[in-house]
Amino acid sequence: MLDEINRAAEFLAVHDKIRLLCHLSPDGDTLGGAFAIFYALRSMGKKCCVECGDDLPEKFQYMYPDQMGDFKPEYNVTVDVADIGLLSDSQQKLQFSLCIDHHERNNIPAEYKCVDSKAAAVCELVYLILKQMNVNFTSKIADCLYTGICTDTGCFKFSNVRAITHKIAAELMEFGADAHKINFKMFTQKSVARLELERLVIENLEYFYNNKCAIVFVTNDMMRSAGASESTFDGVAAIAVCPEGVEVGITVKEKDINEYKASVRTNSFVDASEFCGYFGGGGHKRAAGFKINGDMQTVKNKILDKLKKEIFF
Ligand SMILES: [Mn+2]
Repeated sequence: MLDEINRAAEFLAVHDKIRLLCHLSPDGDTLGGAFAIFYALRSMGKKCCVECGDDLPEKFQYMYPDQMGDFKPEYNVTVDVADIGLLSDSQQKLQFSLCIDHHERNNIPAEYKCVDSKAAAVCELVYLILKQMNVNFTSKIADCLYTGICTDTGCFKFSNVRAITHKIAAELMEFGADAHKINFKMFTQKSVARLELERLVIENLEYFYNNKCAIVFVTNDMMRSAGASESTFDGVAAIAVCPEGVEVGITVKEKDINEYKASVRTNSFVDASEFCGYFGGGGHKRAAGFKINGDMQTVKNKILDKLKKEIFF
């Protein structure tokens, strides 16, 4: 892995006019990683920009720069993007120079790949890359990287957390990351819309297979009635695996008529990435997802049948 880190560091140090690409439905990790690189490169006098096919959520406002700069990008670097489908249609046609990621399966056709599925967050990798580049870690860069790590680890609670995760987070605090402010904003404070959405999710949870599986559909009607936007939904998928005894928690989000995106969270022994693979999706061991089409009842039956066949047989 050291080789990949060094090569990524060298690529970023040597090249200019870099476009950093975040995945659709951007989260704290893809944005934190991209903006940390953005500030680092800019401090070296380079031109760079961060691009995302979706709007940037208000929640991460403190990471965003006043302006991105106007230039024609020559190199494209993806950050935290596991699948080419997680880029916008026009971005998918680009040529990719470097791919920095931490997902189990990654299909970005980049010239250089820096992918480590053991990293809890892509921001762990970005930290090591920037360190290798001897970047001056400002508190802004530290806030961005800390955000990625705390959000992708559920505030250092998920099983992806390693000792080095804490070590990196500790060093980021020494560089000025405001851990309390960020964790309060990410995990304690919730909008009224978010709380209302959580209430609806809990109310609509259904249990199967001796309560080992919980499944909930989040419809556009529910989103509307909660007053929730797409970014309000971020992290809601963690709720379904909360009830004691549940091993697999599945949150199926309506995208369009008869189009759904399922988010699977598992507790201790079911490989979420493997399960999602049966439907053409993927992700991590404890958190993964897939797209599925059909009416609600058909989708539910398909998922429950597969669970029964592959897991609770
Ligand atoms: Mn990530």
